[in-house]
Amino acid sequence: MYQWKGLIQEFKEYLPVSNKTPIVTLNEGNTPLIYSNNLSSIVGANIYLKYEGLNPTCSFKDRGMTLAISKAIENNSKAVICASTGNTSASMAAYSAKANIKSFLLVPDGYVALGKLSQAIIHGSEVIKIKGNFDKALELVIEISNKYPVTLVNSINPYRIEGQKTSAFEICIQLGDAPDILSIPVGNAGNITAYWKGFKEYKDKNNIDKLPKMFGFQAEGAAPIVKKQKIENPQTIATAIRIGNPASWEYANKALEESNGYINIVSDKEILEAYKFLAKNEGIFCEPASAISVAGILKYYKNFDIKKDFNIVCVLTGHGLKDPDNAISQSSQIKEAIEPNLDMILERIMS
Ligand code: AN7
Repeated sequence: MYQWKGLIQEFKEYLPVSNKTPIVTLNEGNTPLIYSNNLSSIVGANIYLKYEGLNPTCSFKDRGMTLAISKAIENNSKAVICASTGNTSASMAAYSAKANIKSFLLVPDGYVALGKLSQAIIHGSEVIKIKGNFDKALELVIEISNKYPVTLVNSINPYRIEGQKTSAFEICIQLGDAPDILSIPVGNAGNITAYWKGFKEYKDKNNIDKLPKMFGFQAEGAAPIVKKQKIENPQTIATAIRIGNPASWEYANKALEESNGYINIVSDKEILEAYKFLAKNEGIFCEPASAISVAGILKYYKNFDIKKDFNIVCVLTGHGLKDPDNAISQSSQIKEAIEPNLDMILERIMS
């Protein structure tokens, strides 16, 4: 019998683990790569969606967290801390619960999607809301982890990047090759850094001669890398990527430069259009921040010489159920309840 036992077990020859590393896993990874008929015919190439919302806590963060928490335990850490726009905290909370260690989290008050906050709370993380944004929260947890015996599990922790790079391996295995373009949302820029590292390492160890061009997209009101300056007060409906001073800024620039890639902005309106398009036409419910990888391709593909046989992979980083408020506010109003009367129901159906 074969069972997927999580990405550390599957990819351990690529990861900084030994036989002594206690593996803390929720069997993350092994997410599907879904072909999109509609997007492929619009763009005129093969478009695939890497649906990272199907990880155990419903975002890509679980890839980095399984390794960060396993290494924290190996190093006798008793507590972990992070700043988060939501998904990192949900993942930290779940993996700390599994490892039976304490976890603390700083979040920007009022800007964390409901599903993410509920995950952090139910898994028993100590949630500290601050009257400030993610960038401020990150500064504070860096300071705290430097002064006190608590392990930082934001993506500055190198094990996070190591775990997250495994998604690039899976894409190469699923396609039988590296894609031509990898499109990805950019917030704190850890994930674009991780994928680029992953593609390069996979190419070196396997018979692959291609590397993808890395395409990153930022929300218009939170686009420090595109605008080449810190954003003091970042704003976007995609709260996951409401970040004005990304920790992995330099690495993102390196990935863009080395891969001959591309980065640009997408408006909130365009993000929401792609979000609804995926839900209505592809049966895929992702969160708004994730939809930017599709929105960016739809907005800019005409600027590139896209060939029919190109494989383009858009990373859908988190599940739509994370953010039910946005889904409901985007839909036409649900009408008042009516009596359970056949005629009245038929009238509603026919109207
Ligand atoms: C769904 O959880 O920063 O560029 O604190 O939740 O690696 O930061 C989340 C980021 C994309 C951006 N999509 O990835 C956090 C956090 C979703 C996300 C990103 C995030 P990075």
